[in-house]
Amino acid sequence: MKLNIVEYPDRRLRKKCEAVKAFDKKLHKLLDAMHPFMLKTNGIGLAAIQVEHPIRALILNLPDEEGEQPPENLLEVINPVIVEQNGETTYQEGCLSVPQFYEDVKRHEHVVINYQDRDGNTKTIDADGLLAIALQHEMDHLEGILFIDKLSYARRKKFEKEYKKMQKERKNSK
Ligand code: Y12
Ligand code: CO
Repeated sequence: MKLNIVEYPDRRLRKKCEAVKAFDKKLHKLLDAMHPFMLKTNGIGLAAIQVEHPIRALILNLPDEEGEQPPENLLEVINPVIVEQNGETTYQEGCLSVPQFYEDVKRHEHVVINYQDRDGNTKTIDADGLLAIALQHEMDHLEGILFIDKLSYARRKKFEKEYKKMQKERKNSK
């Protein structure tokens, strides 16, 4: 399955994603294609909406201490719901849909999430650290929210200016 990344300011990133109802071959094919696509583009997290599929599905493959992303660490998260959240942490985030831009974002330090796996089995993740941050970042995508929406007015303005410049440069170099 060929996947294409949707990049800001594409309005398709703003859609509220639909719940997954069928845990079928079509879903498995999409998840199977998302993983190599994410690794190839140096990502650690990817929501289906970022590759033109506005459904409530995301994957995460966080690096270990050696910086590797072992496939056994792959998490496929379908229809997630936050059931507990507390604390505060700040991390410099990036997003495959907002290339070449990283900014500090404040999030909950600890989250508990109920979700389904690719076969529809109900599971729970109790997360803190990078996993908690990445889950919140990816779950925001399901609501059409991007990490740049969480910046202060001044930082967002600076971002818009820099991003427009970067897009122009990329267009001219093609
Ligand atoms: C902490 C913070 C954010 C997340 C969400 C997942 N984000 C990513 O996986 C970001 C990936 C990313 C990859 C890039 O590299 C390429 O595109 C080749 C990148 O670099 C450029 O755009 C040039 C930017 C972001 C999880 C945890
Ligand atoms: Co993202």
